[in-house]
Amino acid sequence: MKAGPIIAVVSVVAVAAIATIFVVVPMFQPEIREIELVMVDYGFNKPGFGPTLRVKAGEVVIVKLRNDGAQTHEFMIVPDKEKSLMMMKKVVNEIDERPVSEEEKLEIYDVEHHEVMERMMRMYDFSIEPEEVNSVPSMVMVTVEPGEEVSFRLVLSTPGTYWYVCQEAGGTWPVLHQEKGMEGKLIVEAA
Ligand SMILES: [Cu+2]
Repeated sequence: MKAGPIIAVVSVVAVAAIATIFVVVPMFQPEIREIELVMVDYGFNKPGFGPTLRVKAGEVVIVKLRNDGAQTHEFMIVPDKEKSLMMMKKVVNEIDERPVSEEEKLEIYDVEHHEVMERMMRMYDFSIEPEEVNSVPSMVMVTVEPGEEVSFRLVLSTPGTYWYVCQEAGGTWPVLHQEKGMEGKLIVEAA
């Protein structure tokens, strides 16, 4: 066999191998879906609104949050939005009776709100894994300051209907942003 045909065969094999690496390999990599939400005063994507999100149980998704509003907002997942709102209104009403300024009330609320939700969240089977550790202050709820962008991995393992809400109260005290319509449905479908 002459060198020419051998080189030709080797070339074809090499091209095929390279093509396999570039074409086939990426197909085996699971594609991670991205869910993007823009926070505004007071809603997700637009005031008084939150789009319905759908994920599969166990699916890893990347949630990207951008706060275009003038107030601090949060993305917090709750199984029952009415119950969690009731719990939080109780906290708000108790703080509201204190003889302190509205600014101080908001500061007290910021601490108590997070404590109550962290206790409640420990009862549920889901996880938020921070992708950018520095920009995710909490494992159970993500707070985003005005002009800030945060992204994190989210995995929900139990099928069901959940809600994502913002229970911040900056600019609306003693009304919560959730009461202004800052909430949306999060459906976790069986895998
Ligand atoms: Cu908010």
